[in-house]
Amino acid sequence: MRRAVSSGSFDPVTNGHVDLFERAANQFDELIVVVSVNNKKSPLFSLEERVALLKQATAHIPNIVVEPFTGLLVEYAKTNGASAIIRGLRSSTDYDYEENIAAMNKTLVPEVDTLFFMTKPQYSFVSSSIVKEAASYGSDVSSLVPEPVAQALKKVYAVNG
Ligand code: COD
Repeated sequence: MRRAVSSGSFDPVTNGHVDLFERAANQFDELIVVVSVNNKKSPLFSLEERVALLKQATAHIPNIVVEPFTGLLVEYAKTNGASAIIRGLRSSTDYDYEENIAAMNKTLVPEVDTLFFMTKPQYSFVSSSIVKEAASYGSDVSSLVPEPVAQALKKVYAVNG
């Protein structure tokens, strides 16, 4: 079985992420999407909420598995029989960030490759951060995120002001 793994904070998952998963899932028998704890970011949604939103947002992709995760991704990939790590690239800024991580992962576990998918142009400006920023001011972000995420953002910002 050809298996790949994709990771992120997904706080929250956006249409850019979902597009990445759809395209990657087309190339592999199974795509495992792991929701990681990023110690450098304090999330708006809990790990459990992010996993639940991701499961709803990817329910239409039959060969996706969504799991919470703490640890080193490349070790997870090796242990779970994945040959590739999938990442998305929006810009040269993403590239600068990703190249060191890819190099480190290749050094640690040479048999796992990192594969990059260029974002679709209409999602090139979409990030979890920019979506949260706009939603916090009451903007309608429903064209940028899956429906359950749009609803969750409305709820959070209605409660928190
Ligand atoms: N279009 C296409 N791709 C996108 C878009 C978009 N609009 N938005 C984001 N993406 C891609 C990102 O480029 C990334 O590939 C993926 O989606 C997830 O994005 P984020 O922002 O949710 O996730 P990050 O960047 O916060 O993830 C951070 C880590 C790499 C630290 C984390 O995912 C991880 O793997 N943690 C485990 C620890 C580890 O292995 N660290 C690296 C080894 S040194």
